[in-house]
Amino acid sequence: MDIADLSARITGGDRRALARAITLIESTRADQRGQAAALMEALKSAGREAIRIGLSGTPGVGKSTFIENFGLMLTGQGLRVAVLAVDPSSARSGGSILGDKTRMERLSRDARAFIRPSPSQTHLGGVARRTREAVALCEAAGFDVVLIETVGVGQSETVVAEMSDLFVLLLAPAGGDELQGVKRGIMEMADLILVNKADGDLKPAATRTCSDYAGALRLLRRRPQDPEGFPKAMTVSALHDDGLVRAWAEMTALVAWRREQGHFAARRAEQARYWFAEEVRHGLLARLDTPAARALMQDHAARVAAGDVTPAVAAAEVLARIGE
Ligand SMILES: Nc1nc2c(ncn2[C@@H]2O[C@H](COP(=O)(O)OP(=O)(O)O)[C@@H](O)[C@H]2O)c(=O)[nH]1
Ligand SMILES: [Mg+2]
Repeated sequence: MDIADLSARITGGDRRALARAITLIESTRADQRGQAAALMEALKSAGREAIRIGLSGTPGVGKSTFIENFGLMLTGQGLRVAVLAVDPSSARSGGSILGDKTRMERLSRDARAFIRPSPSQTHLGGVARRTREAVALCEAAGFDVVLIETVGVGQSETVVAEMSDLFVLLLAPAGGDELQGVKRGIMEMADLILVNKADGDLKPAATRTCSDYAGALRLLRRRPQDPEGFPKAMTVSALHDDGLVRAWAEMTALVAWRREQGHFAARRAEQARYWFAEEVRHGLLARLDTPAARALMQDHAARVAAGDVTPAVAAAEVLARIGE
């Protein structure tokens, strides 16, 4: 594959080239990993910057509906929108959270939109690393907004937050008068909480839920990357396209402030460090995952079990050997 040519096509806005590049970065073949790394390096200097928005919410809360209508609102303003997903369940189910393209039918046909389902890999870490590169590819391809969707299970919010400039939490109106079981850690990551389905019979509950969350947000420790009034909770109706313009206005205002104050660039630099360390960690683990390394492990494990050598000494020997 001609990496320079592929790189030029991507920055030229060729969508098929972008799709091919994403397939390339998702590959686990060693030779293709090398090409993927060269491609990412080549695109680094494209000098384009999208607004990367992480979007999380439990199944059924309205993520697909939101992405469709929010995405159409953005493309309607002339913006180019890419949608990616980090789906920790895709490995198990073989499906993907973007699989329900029926709810994004109009957006997927929009010439200014690009929708890509989650890569199918067995580990969240693998999915996350590749999605992070896909985000960078979309950015190099000139997309103005990259939406990264995830379902609220396990560690997926954390990894999505590590590749986003903004983290948006979508919630449903609560039935009773208690807050939904949103973990404190997730609340602390949110820049914007959107209580969806604020329409019809659900509107009063949505309004109540929203003020509950606004109260909860005020109790959190103030973050240096927030201007007055953030993080913020507001109601929307993704289905009826209500509040989406306002939500976008809040997002752009927050991004503008963070850019001005240097928080935007600082966060990206911090994220680059994080993904560098992740790659190193993954690379080390991958060295254990070869036939020779597995045999070495088995051999040393047997010697440890027999009491011939201590675990620490055996581990040091293995580490020295796989580091060669
Ligand atoms: N009333 C109402 N229903 C909504 C809204 N947004 C989504 N829904 C409905 O909630 C269900 C789940 O929506 P979906 O977008 O598939 O949720 P996802 O699983 O988070 O992607 C669907 O039946 C939607 O029509 C909304 O703003 N108001
Ligand atoms: Mg969905």
